[in-house]
Amino acid sequence: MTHTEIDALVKSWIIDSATREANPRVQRIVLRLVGDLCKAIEDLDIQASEFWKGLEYLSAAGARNELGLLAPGLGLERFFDIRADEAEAKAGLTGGTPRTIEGPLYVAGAPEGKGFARLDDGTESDAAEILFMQGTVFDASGKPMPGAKVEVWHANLLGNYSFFDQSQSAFNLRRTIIADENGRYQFRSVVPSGYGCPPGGSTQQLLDLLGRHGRRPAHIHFFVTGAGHRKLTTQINIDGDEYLWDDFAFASREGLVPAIHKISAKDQLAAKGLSQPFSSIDFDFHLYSETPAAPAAEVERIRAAG
Ligand code: MBD
Ligand code: FE
Repeated sequence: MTHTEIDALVKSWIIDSATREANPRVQRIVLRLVGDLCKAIEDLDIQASEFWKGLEYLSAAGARNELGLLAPGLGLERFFDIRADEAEAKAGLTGGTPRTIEGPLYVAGAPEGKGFARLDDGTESDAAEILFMQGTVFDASGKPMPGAKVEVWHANLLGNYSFFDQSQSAFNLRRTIIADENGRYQFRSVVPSGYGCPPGGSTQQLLDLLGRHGRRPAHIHFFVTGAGHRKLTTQINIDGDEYLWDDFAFASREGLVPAIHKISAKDQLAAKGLSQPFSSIDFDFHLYSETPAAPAAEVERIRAAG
């Protein structure tokens, strides 16, 4: 079949000629996607057995709740970031902290700290490197933002996230920090390890067929919000990780790899009440003003709540 013939056929299936109430946005998107799929079936001579394998694959991935992992693995979540960056640049928004993907592992409702929070529950203290991370949240005019909200979450030493990993305590390695009167935030935690897709899972199964790995460099996630400003969704990577620029989810970006310093001076340890060296990261967040000139920065999606 020609693509023109396919277009006519698919239109006859998707668009009912009788004028019924329809959602025109859904009509338009479904018409396009089914048409594009039929063209791929035609052009690549996709066999019926291959088609059903694909549907069965998606069903299994859905049943395992892995579609939110598959999307970044295929680059699709990164693609929405690229488009959001373009929209912001077009609206004149430049110079803020780069965004990068949310990923599938956020959990709403983490405990709140004022200016400071400790994220880890201490269970990995024997093996872990202690991390302090701190900085200032700045508004669009470059002024500190007291009261800005910094939501932070990251993996443990095994690369696992609490809630999804039921062996961890509730909200381990997850907190909300309200910036202090100077717009400052700080947290104490442990230096996380990188993440790997579940070995027996749907995402890794497809990655294997593509000849790809399913690893992420060690990273820390953030939502940063402040009155009158666009929500920032971002991450920082732990410098030196072997997967730093080889992330299966394509989330590593220039500007999101802060220096990590090893602190071992006695007076600095004493100031923290510590007897062992710790790592320290300084990182500021720069937000953009809310504006109708760019699409909303808040992405609507179903999120877990602890
Ligand atoms: C993660 O920790 C993550 O951040 C993403 C994007 C995908 C899988 C695991
Ligand atoms: Fe993550």
